[in-house]
Amino acid sequence: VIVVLTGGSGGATFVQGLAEVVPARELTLLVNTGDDLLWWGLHVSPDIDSITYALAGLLSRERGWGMEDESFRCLEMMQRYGAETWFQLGDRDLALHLTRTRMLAAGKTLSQATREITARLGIAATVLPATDDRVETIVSTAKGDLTFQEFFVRERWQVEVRGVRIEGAERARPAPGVLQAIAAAEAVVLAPSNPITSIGPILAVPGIREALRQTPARVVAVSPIVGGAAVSGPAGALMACQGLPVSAAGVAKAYRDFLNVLVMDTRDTGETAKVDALGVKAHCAATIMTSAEDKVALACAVLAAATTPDLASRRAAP
Ligand code: FO1
Repeated sequence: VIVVLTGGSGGATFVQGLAEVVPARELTLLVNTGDDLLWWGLHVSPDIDSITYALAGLLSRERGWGMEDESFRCLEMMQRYGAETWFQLGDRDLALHLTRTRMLAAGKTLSQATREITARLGIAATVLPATDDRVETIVSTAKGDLTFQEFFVRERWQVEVRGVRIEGAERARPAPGVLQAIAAAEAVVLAPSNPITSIGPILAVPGIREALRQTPARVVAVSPIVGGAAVSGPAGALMACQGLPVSAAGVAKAYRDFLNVLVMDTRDTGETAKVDALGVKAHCAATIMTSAEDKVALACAVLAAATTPDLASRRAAP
């Protein structure tokens, strides 16, 4: 089984490629829940939503979140009733949030709800929230403390970032199956997701980082930073505010205590020595995913990096 830590649109795009080359039953996705929010009384788990839709072939190609073939009629009426509408729930998408919220209200955990929902959609891969406990990413900004969606969607991340904290993380427990999946994995892959707000909340759950350090599986990450900037989204500013260089080497630094191989873009070849110096093997590949072919090619490059013997890094050496 290949275990993938993922969040955000970069993660969902990457998982689409991986699902083309790895049988779904052999994929376990550990998904960020720091972006979750209660909206119109509904429990929305954006990163679980995106992975679910990606695996079911329902993810909107145009937006990269929400569903294909979507309409926003409910949203129009919510606006008339005076509700906030900067966070948009589509009509078809609503069914997922209604179903999840109903299951949680009936006493199910987020992982149970996710298992039932993914099964209903015919998804054979295992989708696990990193934790069933509430963790919330809070971004400290020039406008005060914002939840992740306030920062990302409402403010379009155009506000100065001062810090990030993951509220509730210290009390959170890994969801059932998370630590076991990491320990028994053939390979662990960190998707090209934002290291601070997509992967960070997963690593902040006590026990998960330690499991990554301990697993006999090779741990491979894909850099979401190319040419000194994030491929999309606010990863650059968020890494900088945590004191990390905004570069492939900065990604290696964030993960160096458990990372064996960093798959980084061919245009960052000049940085491989810096990555190697951190004890992480650098492996260059085309990491920008524009077409379906790009996604599959990157998935193949990552699988190669996870299995090629000469990429065994210092950490994995006998
Ligand atoms: N992203 C937006 O930019 N605008 C939205 O209105 C929006 C709504 C939304 C609803 C459900 C959902 O699952 C995702 C949604 N997203 C929206 C995407 C979301 O902000 C991002 O996928 C992640 O939180 C980034 O990691």
